[in-house]
Amino acid sequence: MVNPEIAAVFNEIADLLELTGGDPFRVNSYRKAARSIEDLTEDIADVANRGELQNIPGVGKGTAERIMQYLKTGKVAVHQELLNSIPRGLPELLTVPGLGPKKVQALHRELGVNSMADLEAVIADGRAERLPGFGKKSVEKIAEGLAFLKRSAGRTPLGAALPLAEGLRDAVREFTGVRRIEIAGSARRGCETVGDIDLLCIADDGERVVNAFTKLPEVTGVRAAGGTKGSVLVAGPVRGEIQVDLRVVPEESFGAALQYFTGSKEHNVRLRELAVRRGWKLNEYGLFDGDRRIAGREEEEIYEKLDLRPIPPELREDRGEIECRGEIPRLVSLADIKGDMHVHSTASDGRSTIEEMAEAAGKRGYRYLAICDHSKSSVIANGLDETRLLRHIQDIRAAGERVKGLTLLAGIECDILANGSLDYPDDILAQLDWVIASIHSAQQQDRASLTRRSIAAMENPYVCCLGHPSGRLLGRRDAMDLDWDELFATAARTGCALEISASWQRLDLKDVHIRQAIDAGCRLAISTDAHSTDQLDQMPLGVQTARRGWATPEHILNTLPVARLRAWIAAKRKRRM
Ligand code: DGT
Ligand code: CA
Ligand code: CA
Ligand code: ZN
Repeated sequence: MVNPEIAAVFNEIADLLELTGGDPFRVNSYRKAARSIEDLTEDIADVANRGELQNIPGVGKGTAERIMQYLKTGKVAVHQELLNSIPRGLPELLTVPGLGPKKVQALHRELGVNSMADLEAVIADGRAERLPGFGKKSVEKIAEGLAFLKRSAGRTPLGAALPLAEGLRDAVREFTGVRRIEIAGSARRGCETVGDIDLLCIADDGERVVNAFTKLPEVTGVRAAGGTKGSVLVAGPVRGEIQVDLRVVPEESFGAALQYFTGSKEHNVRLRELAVRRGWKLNEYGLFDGDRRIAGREEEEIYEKLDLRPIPPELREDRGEIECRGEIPRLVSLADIKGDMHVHSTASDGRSTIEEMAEAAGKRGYRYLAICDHSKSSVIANGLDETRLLRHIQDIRAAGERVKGLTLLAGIECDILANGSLDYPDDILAQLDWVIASIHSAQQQDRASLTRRSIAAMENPYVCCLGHPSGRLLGRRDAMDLDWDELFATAARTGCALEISASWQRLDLKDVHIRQAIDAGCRLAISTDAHSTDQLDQMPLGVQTARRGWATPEHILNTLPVARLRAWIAAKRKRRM
């Protein structure tokens, strides 16, 4: 489907127009068209073939022509013209958090800033600060944004890297002579971002396999190609390129290589120490006593020989998994999850109806599903005012009657306002089965204010879960500045659950915070925040993140059967705080 590509082009046209000080009305109309194209459920080429482009909301005659241009030539003329009229490095500046089109324009016009390097220079020598409309505070924010970009540079969010890794794995599996293939590295450990993708396979003729690997259609560049290893670049799922390493090993070393290349480096160092202490040697070829290989074919053999139970890849970070030997708890797995506690519907900004979501949840084996649309202050997300919410609750209940085998919970994702109050009064919240409270505004407040807001929400008896508690967006926005100890203590005291958002852009709470929360006695709920049926499939990302935080089924609320879940909610509501 070309829909996402066309939407991206239109969004970039809007950015470029804004950069050049273009008419806000035009800017807006491009953004609107981009949004409706993203929301289309069918291929826009089919719509074009029927001559119905102008039936798409926000698409007029001119926009329809530009869509046709793209479909015929892969380009849009105005887009190309804009790109040609603007210095090459400028659009990139828009990706710096804290820097909008107006500021970029001023930096360019007044100080001749044309690139990231120019921007750094004018921040460093103090010229940016003296520009009208800038000032110390806003320049500090831009500098932080730049530092953030540098930190996250070159890493791809797990949820974007995994489909790519799986596609390449499946392609290599079909090559002649490949007998087994696995994903290794940080992707196997479920790290929130992935630097490069590591693949490992068994084959006799390594050179032939590596050669075929470098010729895959996805490959945009070849870094190395030999008899045992190939290293290529493929187009990144978000932007830029991502490196993919393929290693070919013989059968008797596969387990050792899988262990070694899964890592982490820190975990491997500890394992090697255990081997050395026994007078052995451990490397990617096997575990050796002198010249004799005593393990290597299967990964588990290595751990067993070192007197360890097999350690799940998610725990291999040298965070206590070696010390606790056989005592690793049974971590939560996808099969334990009985329902999704946070999904949207067309009532606010979702793309699927309540019933479509319910049906899709049923297909995934769930027993319950909480529909949690946006509350009234989330205006851009079409949040529900009280009147619409009350009708929406009835709609959810009516849909619940119709769907079989699945309990629908009437929920809400209620905004926590800047002053810490909630978006609805208690008598409205009381009519819902499940209330998530989330911060979507004023995320720049200081630590004390943000912490106070989160705590106030959890103290409301009707609030059962704090949504995406840190507010971070992977590679795009840092976490809010919160007092985590106090937040976890409050969650434990009030019995309010904390969300583990499985959304690929969030993974929030993150692994180390999940572990802290568990230690503090908190309950967690893994939810996808799905805005369409296919996004329900993000659940494994949340489960993997929970596993990295050492979560067992007992720590996760939505492993409970529905009756016990309801009892848990009732208890939270009655709790005295
Ligand atoms: P990434 O790619 O930055 O997301 O992280 P990883 O963990 O995938 O790291 P990568 O691709 O550099 O290497 C894959 C694994 O290979 C790594 O987790 C552990 C192992 N490895 C790589 N270099 C070394 C090393 O110098 N010493 C040890 N012990 N292991 C290494
Ligand atoms: Ca890697
Ligand atoms: Ca690598
Ligand atoms: Zn949300």
